[in-house]
Amino acid sequence: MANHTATASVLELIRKADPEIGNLIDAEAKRQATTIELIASENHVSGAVMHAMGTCLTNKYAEGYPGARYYGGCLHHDAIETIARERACRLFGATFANVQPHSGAQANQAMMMALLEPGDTFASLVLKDGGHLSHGMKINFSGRFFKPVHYPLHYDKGHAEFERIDYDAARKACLEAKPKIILCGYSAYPRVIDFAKFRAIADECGALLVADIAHIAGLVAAGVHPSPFPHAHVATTTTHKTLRGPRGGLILTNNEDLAKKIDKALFPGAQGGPLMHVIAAKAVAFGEALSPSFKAYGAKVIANAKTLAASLASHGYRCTTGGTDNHLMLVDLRAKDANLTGADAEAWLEAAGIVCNKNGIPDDPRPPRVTSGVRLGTPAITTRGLGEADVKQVGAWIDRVLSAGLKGDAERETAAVRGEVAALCAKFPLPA
Ligand code: DSN
Repeated sequence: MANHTATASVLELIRKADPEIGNLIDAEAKRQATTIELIASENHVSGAVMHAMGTCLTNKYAEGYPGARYYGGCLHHDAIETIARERACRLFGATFANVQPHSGAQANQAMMMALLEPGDTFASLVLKDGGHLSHGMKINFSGRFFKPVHYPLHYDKGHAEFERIDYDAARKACLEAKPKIILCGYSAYPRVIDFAKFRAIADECGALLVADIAHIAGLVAAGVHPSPFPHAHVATTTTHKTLRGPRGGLILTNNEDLAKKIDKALFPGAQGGPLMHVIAAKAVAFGEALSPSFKAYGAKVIANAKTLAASLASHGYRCTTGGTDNHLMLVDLRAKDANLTGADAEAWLEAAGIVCNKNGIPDDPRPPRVTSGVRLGTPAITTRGLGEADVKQVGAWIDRVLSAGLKGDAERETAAVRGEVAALCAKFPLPA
């Protein structure tokens, strides 16, 4: 396989030791190489990021922080973690970075443990409107141990801001509930977030503002989405979405007192030993994101998303809010056909080599395993190098597959599109 050539020798080694797992990894590499990845939270990392994770750093316990570990032998780990922190701070204009969260959800867990007491109230957008599990879902730690109040979108179809955040209603809800934290930043929201407006609300009701920039971190780093700083007191994020790093989390702040609380809440509060091989890969990814080419990448991600949204609109689909400002769009499939569900669309598209996820749209009458929408994102296809014409083609394929599915003719059409998708993918190898 052309992509990840260094992986080929590693793969041989794994196969020799464990053919069952080696073959499955190989099959997955082939799946990724031959399909179009439209899951908005996924990306294709560089070979350097990939291989930093497969190193001897995984052998080491480094509980604690640089210069203050609970194990000997951490000399190089201290240096790596310090570089990762410094690069993260430079990337986001922050003074303190904790690079140890194993995931975005654990970054949020540590953030809440640092800033809230059990039972305290925080404000957020509910999951069904585009929020995240860790923003107060009932069975998640955030909903079990803390008290979420949810601020709304504009739900009135006639409103110019339909399906966008209703900042006036958010202000009212926060003034009433007096949350300790206001959480902004979402998993399925296609528009720019007005951090300054949220900070004004936070100041008015005496709350801290936390921005969960998991989805948009790469766009912020590239300077193509407004930064949460200086408005947010704390920002949490994942490192593997638009930021194109390894799977993991990150917490940032400009406040030294908050930074100390966050460090303690993360370790020993929420986690034990840090994943030092992943932290090294984070450092490599942050270095890549600091390069001028990453700015161009961020701009292309958004341009491709706008092109895809326009292409789908031209085929009769409706993107919520009427389009996108960022890397993702939520497609309301009912505009095409009242019977079309997210579950069917996801399955038919996957058979055609186009991978995405069903997603509820605001006010969705269908349950989460069915949904009336799909969420599509352009971070991964932009990494591969797809441009405007290719993205329009992807829009046309999506329509071809879904239209055939609606006619009960998905199989023949998906097989034809699958071949065309594979041919396009061959022109855009994954990063080496
Ligand atoms: N599961 C992630 C997503 O797909 O957006 C959020 O953590």
